[in-house]
Amino acid sequence: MTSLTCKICIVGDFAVGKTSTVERFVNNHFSDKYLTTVGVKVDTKEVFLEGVNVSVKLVIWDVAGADRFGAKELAYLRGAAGHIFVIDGTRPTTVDSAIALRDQIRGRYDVKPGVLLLNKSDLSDAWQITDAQAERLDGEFDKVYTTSAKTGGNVEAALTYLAREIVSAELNA
Ligand code: G3D
Ligand code: MG
Repeated sequence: MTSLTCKICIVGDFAVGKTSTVERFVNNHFSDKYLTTVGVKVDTKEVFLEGVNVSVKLVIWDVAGADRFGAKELAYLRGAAGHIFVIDGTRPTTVDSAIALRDQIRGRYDVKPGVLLLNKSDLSDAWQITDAQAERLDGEFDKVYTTSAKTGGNVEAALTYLAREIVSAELNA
């Protein structure tokens, strides 16, 4: 069995559900009582990838939200092997934020595997992302998942997808 440790960064606008997604993935838990993340929060989770027989320790950096990174936030992203971009499906402006953040990262670092989460899928009455928009985002990001940190829907699937992409990129590098 191969073991790897990889840094990944979760980014997106304020209140899209970054911290909730990490909490769901790492502790399988959701709380309505998060404080807005100050600066950066780091969690780890070990994932075993069947088939390739690789154990990967994901070190997840939850970088405080904004629609643009400042110098400090951009520096936190150094050394990331992959990125999770998060959109709040009930707030279309957060789509533009995710694209702007991705472009900022691309302007500074090598392109790494990434996954886009259309989060808050449980709020179906308030959902604002049309199928056409989701399809367009499919072309902008490697892979798009509709997720809910609240119910847990697709969170594990999305992060496992990213872990597999990272492992294949790192082992073939
Ligand atoms: P952030 O880390 O991106 O800033 P948070 O976002 O994880 O702090 O979440 C912001 C708010 O959205 C929180 O609510 C949180 O409970 C809620 N939230 C996150 N993910 C989901 C989801 O999938 N579904 C629903 N319904 N809510 C979600 P509050 O009320 O504390 O602001
Ligand atoms: Mg947060």
